[in-house]
Amino acid sequence: MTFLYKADPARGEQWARLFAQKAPELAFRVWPDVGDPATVRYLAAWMPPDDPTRTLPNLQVIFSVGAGIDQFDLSGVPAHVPVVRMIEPGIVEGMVEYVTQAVLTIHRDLFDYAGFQQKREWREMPVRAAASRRIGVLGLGVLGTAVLERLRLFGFPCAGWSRSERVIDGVDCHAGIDSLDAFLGRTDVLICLLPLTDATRGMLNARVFSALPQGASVINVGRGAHLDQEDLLAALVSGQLDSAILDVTEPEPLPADHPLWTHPRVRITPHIASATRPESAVDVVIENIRLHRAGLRMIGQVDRARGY
Ligand code: NDP
Ligand code: OXD
Repeated sequence: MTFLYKADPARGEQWARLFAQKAPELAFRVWPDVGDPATVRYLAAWMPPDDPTRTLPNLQVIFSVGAGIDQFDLSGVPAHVPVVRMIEPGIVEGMVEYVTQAVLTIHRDLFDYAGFQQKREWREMPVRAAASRRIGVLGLGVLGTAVLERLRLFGFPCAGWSRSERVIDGVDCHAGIDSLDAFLGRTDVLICLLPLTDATRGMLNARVFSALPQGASVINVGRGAHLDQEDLLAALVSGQLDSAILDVTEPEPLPADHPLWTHPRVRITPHIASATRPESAVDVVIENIRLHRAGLRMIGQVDRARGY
């Protein structure tokens, strides 16, 4: 029985070493060294091969090596092959760190200080209390919840928005499209941690920006396609938005001449907010194989109808 890994080969070597220790009964292979395709039961991939069950006829489970699965073309994956996204402590820790630094960058005026430094200007901005900076997170799943739980410790008033009702201690939770404007109206720093689906594509657009208080900021750590980049530029020019921190763009990377690269109120990182950590991810994948063999639902099993 083979476990096939199809993503970054250097990480694949780390997965291979961990599988050899923790699940030696499985033959572990790194794409394109598939061996006999008929023996492959489990696939972990960032991008599965086209038509995966034709290439791997006895495939039983597809694991995403990332938290999102929007990059998968699920149309060719038969319903009997479950798709599992990555939920593991390393990815959560990384995201909490990244979003915390992004919020503090905005909160402590580091865009302004970067401008002053360029001009060799020693100039102070008034320090604003955390209690006066309202944070709002789109998406109250594994990552959005963990981010809010950390941010509220700084004293920021915290709110979140999701599809279904959620309850998170100390967080003002909103659910559904009818509550979106109320959520946006009280949000000074908007953080996107939604999955990319037909319902959320292009969601960070002029309409949403106009519902935020003037001078709000946006942090996009979901997917590039959540954001209408033209609308963002227009909102920065008009002053409706103050600044944006983007870990994801559309496309990735942005073309070299894209105006977002050089905008003084935009910071871009190359989709590094968080990444799966092999040491913790392999434990979760092995546990999921055990659950699958026992006929149980796996951790992070995707609801294909919902798209996440
Ligand atoms: P989850 O599936 O745990 O959470 C998704 C949340 O979004 C849920 O609260 C869900 O609502 C909400 N949601 C989904 N669709 C809608 C909608 N139409 N309207 C309102 N709310 C909606 O995902 P994670 O927290 O694990 O991950 C979120 C995303 O973060 C990933 O899909 C990925 O795109 C991105 N990511 C980015 C990384 C990076 O490095 N930049 C790294 C890892 C992830 P409900 O609670 O009702 O289901
Ligand atoms: C993920 C990502 O989805 O890396 O995990 O973006």
